[in-house]
Amino acid sequence: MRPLLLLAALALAPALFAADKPNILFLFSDDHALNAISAYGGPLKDLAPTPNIDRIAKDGVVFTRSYCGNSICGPSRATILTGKHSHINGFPDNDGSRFDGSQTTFPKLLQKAGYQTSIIGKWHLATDPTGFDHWDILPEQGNYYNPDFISPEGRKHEEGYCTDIITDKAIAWLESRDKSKPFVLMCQNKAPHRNWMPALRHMELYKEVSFPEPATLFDNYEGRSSTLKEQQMMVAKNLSWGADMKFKGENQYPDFFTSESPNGEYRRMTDEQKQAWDEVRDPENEAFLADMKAGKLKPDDVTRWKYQRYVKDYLRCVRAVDENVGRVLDYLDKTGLAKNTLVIYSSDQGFYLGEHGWFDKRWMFEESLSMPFIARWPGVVKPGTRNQTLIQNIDYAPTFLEAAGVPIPAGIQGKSLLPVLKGETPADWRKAIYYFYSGERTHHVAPHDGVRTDRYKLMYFPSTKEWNLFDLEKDPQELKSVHDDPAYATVLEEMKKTYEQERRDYHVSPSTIPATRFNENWWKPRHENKVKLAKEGGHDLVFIGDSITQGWEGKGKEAWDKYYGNRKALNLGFSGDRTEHVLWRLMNGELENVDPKLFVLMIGTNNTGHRQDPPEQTADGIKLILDLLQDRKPNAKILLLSIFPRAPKPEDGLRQLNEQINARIKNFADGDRIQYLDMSDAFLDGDNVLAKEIMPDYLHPNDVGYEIWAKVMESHIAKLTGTPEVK
Ligand code: SGN
Ligand code: CA
Repeated sequence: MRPLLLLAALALAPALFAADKPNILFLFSDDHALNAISAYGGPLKDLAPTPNIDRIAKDGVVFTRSYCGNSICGPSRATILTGKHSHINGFPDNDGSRFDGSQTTFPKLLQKAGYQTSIIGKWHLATDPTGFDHWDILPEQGNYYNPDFISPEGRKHEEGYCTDIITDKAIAWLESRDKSKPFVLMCQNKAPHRNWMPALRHMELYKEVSFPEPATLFDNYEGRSSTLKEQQMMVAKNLSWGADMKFKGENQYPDFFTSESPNGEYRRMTDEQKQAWDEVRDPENEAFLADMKAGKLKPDDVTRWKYQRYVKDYLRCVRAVDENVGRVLDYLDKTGLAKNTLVIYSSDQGFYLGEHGWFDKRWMFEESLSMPFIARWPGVVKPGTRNQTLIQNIDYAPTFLEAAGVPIPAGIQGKSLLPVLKGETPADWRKAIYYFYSGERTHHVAPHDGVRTDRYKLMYFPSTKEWNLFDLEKDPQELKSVHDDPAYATVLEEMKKTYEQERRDYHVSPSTIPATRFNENWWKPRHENKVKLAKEGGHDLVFIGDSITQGWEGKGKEAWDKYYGNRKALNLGFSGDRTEHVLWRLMNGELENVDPKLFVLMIGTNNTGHRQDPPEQTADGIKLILDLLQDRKPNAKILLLSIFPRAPKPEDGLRQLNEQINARIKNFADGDRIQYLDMSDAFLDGDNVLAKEIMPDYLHPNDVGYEIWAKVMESHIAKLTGTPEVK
């Protein structure tokens, strides 16, 4: 090509590039029940339609078996970003989890591939967003009225209604973005999350409507796990006087309303907003209170009244979401972006609108397990279709990556939906989805996990060791577990097999679910101290492990100083740690500013000693640690050590367990970034007996042992860190 032509071609390249790759518009809301979207049908579709969300459905596809992996906010969002279940991405609950933004996410990969990336609205992942060119997010849960936003520039107070403001910001960003690049925009509402505060313009919407009550509004929780009765998310018992039901002043009926919090949103309003609110609300409240005073309402009537108030406020919030979806779609139409933009409407999980007597989510029952997922993509998705393929939020990241022509990294647990979107679900598509809820104080829903296939759902409740099995075809409302019905014995057996298989496939076991030891008072301070050291940075060599590694600070001090004193080394060994604790620590700050040449990893002997974990599970924990290190620190090498022999004699069961783990983990070496070093011979005599002179307690080396250990590793460490050997 002649130089001039080449230049011209290069100048055109970004424009061609942008047209080539689809834009991705991810319209997302918080707690949006499928029953509150008319495209899904459902009992409310005619009374409270969502015409704009339905526009996406009309031009695209509605997924009717779309599920989350963990029905709460942060976990679902972290899963969407990473394509990994929440126990793998390190955000398993809203109880103090912090998203480790150093891990690979789809926005980061799209950004690298030339996309402009933006997130506006609810984030709720505790740490600042990474991988976004633009972010403007609500702090934590955010507010409906006159919300604050945080961005790299700081915190800003905005006046108005949150759902409208988020859309204003989204459209403004679409206008101002670099139009030579394709974009991904995540536009994420707070609505219709609790406390369900409608916009002033919707205060009287549905005023004259009486919404049909779900058949299970007065569910008695019989025939299922005993834990159902412990939850605190009932319309009848757990809605508050102030924040939820929006009465002012003291709780006048503590038998029917909880008293925990006043309506903080009302306090945020301007005087004009308050006045407009009061004009509609005060008379409605007074009418109810007059009926109460006159003794006209029996307890069930009060529940019915609360249900109406709850569901109306909720659906009013949905109305604002729907109007704003319409505004964005109009913008895409007007600018011609519609034809090359994949538009998704989704929500972090489903929600109960009185089914089983509940509000909130968390349970693996259908209403909260489900996520709305409606997609439109001109030329790819056939308009007006419905799809029953089992999909899950782990699938979104790989879908976006494939849509953008970006390779999908190996660690991603979901599958790209591209063939499914084209209406060509592969014959070997998954037959079941896996669900995991770790339990939280809020609403007292017991931990449980399980699997769902086309027809059946199996749930397990570890606190009571109960199994529940539902035949969704015969019992779509999930009112009776058939786990003990002999007619279902074979189904139960099959489902248990599926459950075990899914847990293996998704790495679910005590060794792989990140865990703290906050109940032991030394552990947290040591962790905090290590985080501090990590933040200081400048480490070339990092040791990770348990007491054997921690012992470099004790019996091994002399050897440490001799061999590593000049090597900028960091000791991340914690006495008594198992693989799951290491996973938690590495996701929670101990790697934050650490960028070493080499990690030395030895962990697992406590998985063996404390619980006698099956060797494959301990090995799996070690595998996840290696994956994590490789993902977070792509420039570092890893020296993976065999777990030290324990107990005097080779016949000892625990010794053998460690050997079985070692037989597995040596295969994790890739001859490049991960090198395996077998340490056994250093401590054993010819008959494989462990020398008391080196390991007096048959578990931990003494000073002689540490010197031996260091010596055996030395040539490897020297080579892998590029430093001269210490003699
Ligand atoms: C708040 C709500 C809960 C809700 C959680 C989690 N209480 O704590 O009802 O379950 O959020 O929601 S509130 O009184 O503060 O509204 S999530 O969407 O973030 O998972
Ligand atoms: Ca939510």
